[in-house]
Amino acid sequence: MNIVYIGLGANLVDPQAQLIKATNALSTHPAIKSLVVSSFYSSKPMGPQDQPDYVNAVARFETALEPEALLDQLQDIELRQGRVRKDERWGPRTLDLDILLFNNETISTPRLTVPHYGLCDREFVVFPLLELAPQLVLPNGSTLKQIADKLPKNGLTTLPSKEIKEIL
Ligand code: ROI
Repeated sequence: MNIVYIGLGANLVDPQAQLIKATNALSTHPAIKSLVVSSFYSSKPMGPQDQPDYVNAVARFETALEPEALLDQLQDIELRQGRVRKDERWGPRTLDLDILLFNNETISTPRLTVPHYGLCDREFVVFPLLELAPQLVLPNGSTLKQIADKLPKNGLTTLPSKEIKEIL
């Protein structure tokens, strides 16, 4: 089994509900086992500022799927939740599912870069990941804790789980 961490993000059409729906899609997927999801976080947009705040989380699971087959499955979930790929770089989205880590592997193909290129400088990835895996060591040998200690939170806040449960 492969151990995978993915990032979840949304800032359109009820972002918290999008993340809950995506979490349900992952937890019922036949190729995905032992799913654990971090708290949900509210984050300021990285990139253009004229877009709503994001809701972000990180999930860990086990799968026998190879990296690109997993990517296909994640993109399928994005599309089913109304994701429209626009030309605009770093624009708003209903759901983004990014493979952050795949075992301890470094992957570079036209479709996939793992670890995710933005992992270390995105507070909305590093802190939810730290919540799930406080002892994590990246493929390049740095510890997640070292990265988190140097990274500003930029307004990142944990959403109360009461608020999350209300939409379930
Ligand atoms: N900004 C935040 N805060 N969260 C995201 O998930 C996110 N995703 C993106 C860009 C547009 C880079 N900005 C983001 O793809």
